[in-house]
Amino acid sequence: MSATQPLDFNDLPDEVMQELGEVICQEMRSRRTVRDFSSRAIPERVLEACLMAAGTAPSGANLQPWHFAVVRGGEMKKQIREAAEQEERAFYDGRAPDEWLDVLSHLCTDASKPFLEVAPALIVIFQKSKTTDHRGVESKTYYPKESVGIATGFLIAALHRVGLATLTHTPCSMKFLNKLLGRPSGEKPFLLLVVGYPSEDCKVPVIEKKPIDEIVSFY
Ligand code: IYR
Repeated sequence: MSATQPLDFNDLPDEVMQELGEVICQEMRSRRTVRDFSSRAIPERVLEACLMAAGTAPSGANLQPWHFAVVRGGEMKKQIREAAEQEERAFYDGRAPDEWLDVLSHLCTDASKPFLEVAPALIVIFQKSKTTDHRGVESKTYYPKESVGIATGFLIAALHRVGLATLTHTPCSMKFLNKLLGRPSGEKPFLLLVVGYPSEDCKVPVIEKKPIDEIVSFY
């Protein structure tokens, strides 16, 4: 039997819940994926606090199958940019089917990824197939993709909440990240998150989010 403790639960009045729900919706709606970053530095410790928030995410058997590699050094960012652009050129010049390129076109993306060098931090999120639990016992992980997806969502929300811009970048094949960052083969790159401040004249595409009746059904 494992130890238990009383739940610390914040039981709020209905009106407060309603108000908070609307505030959170507005806050999350104001997050936009940014592709034009400034090189302005991020205050020390802010990234760490957001990463700790990500690390509180629920996970299969609480095995926390994630690793966050934070890249701030110019040389490593340059190497990541070069390798990512090589993958992206292959993607845009043939690997991507027309159907995919069609749905992407409104975002005006291409193989050039200067933000990988300009932005002050890149966070590479790895999904672990094995991990060591709190007793030091190695175990296979369960639902690692779901778990890492949730932790990444926590991280993106936290970074937005503290006033940082992010870009969820997924070079088509991210295997080069294991080699560059010296991560073991049991760790699979899940996402490359670019973090920083938008450039002063940053523009974003006009997009729509689906209304609630298109994304939810109540039974
Ligand atoms: N990885 C490429 C292509 C790309 C794919 C999707 I799906 C996007 O939402 C955006 C881009 C790139 O980063 O350009």
